[in-house]
Amino acid sequence: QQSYDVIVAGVGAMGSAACWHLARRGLKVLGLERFDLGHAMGSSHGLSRIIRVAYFEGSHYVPIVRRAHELWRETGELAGLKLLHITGSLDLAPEGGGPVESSLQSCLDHGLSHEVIDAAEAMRRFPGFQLPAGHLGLWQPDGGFVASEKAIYAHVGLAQARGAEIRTNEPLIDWTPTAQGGVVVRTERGTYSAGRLVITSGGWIADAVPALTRNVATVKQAIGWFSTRRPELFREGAFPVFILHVEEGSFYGFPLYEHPGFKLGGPHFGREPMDPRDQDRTPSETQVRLIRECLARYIPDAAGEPLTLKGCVYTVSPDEDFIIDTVPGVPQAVFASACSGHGFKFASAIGEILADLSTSGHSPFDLVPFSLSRFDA
Ligand code: PYC
Repeated sequence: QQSYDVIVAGVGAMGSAACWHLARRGLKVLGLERFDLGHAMGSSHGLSRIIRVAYFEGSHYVPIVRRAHELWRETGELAGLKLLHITGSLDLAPEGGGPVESSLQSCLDHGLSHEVIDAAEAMRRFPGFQLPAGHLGLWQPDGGFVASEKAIYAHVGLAQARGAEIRTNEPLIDWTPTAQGGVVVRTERGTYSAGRLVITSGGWIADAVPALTRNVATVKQAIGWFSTRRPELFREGAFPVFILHVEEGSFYGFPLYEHPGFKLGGPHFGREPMDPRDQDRTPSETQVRLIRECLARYIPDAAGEPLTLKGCVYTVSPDEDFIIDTVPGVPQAVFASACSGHGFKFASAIGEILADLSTSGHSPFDLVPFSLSRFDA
């Protein structure tokens, strides 16, 4: 039986980062992935994920996303890949509706540069938008996007260069704590032992951490790329990443990047339950209709033919905050999941946090808001 310092179960966004941060500390690391690297069955495919520093979900995320920024930059430089694209971010919502005011609060709490602009000013700066008159925009210049599959490849490449072993197409069967304080992990292809276990298996996490079963749900999310009539309005440098909250739902988009179409995802809070074991990732007709209606009404120059449509998995917690903790009763096993559709941007920092937790049991960040025990009350 091969033996490691740490086994990482799930080599997606968070797991690949954990492999890198553990390997860079000189630990002997095994990363196990049920599919192939950069696969399209989980939560990280589709070229890009938004990184916002102004954070309507809560000010407590800001210190972690700032660290994530630093690490995306560093990882990109070390790997020779451009991972972080700074475009500025716009939260667009009706005045008094919540998201703009909450993002503004996070800027004030953390001294982030920002501007609150009205719909007319947002359309003057970014003529691709047709916004309802009562909307406000919260502009934050440090937002942008992370090249998502490239980020996984970068973390894995760096981890391998430090000796990490990455095994793909090797689903986990189960794992057990040992009397000596380690773990034994069984997969469809082998049995391995380690001193520590990091579980980052996304939509499959409740299989590995049954204590999560009551507190995570998996839902399907749709993303699409659409022909644009006026690509010059949407090119990188001319258009920001954004979240648009409108009566049809909350939708998010990107400037053009590596695909000729304009990328829009959503509805972000739409709940279409799915079982990740079901291989079908086709977005539902309702999702596609809502995305197309959003484009036609609010971003009409990008409302052309759907060139590519994809579905991905959100693993959501009851309060939509992350869950990052040790497995109850098993201090040698830590996990991160239920990032509830807004986790990718943090992956570089969460990888570091998981490495900290599994080596020292501590993190410099306040993880209380992400504890599993918050659901016990
Ligand atoms: O994290 O910015 C985000 C996001 C928007 C929609 C889905 N995720």
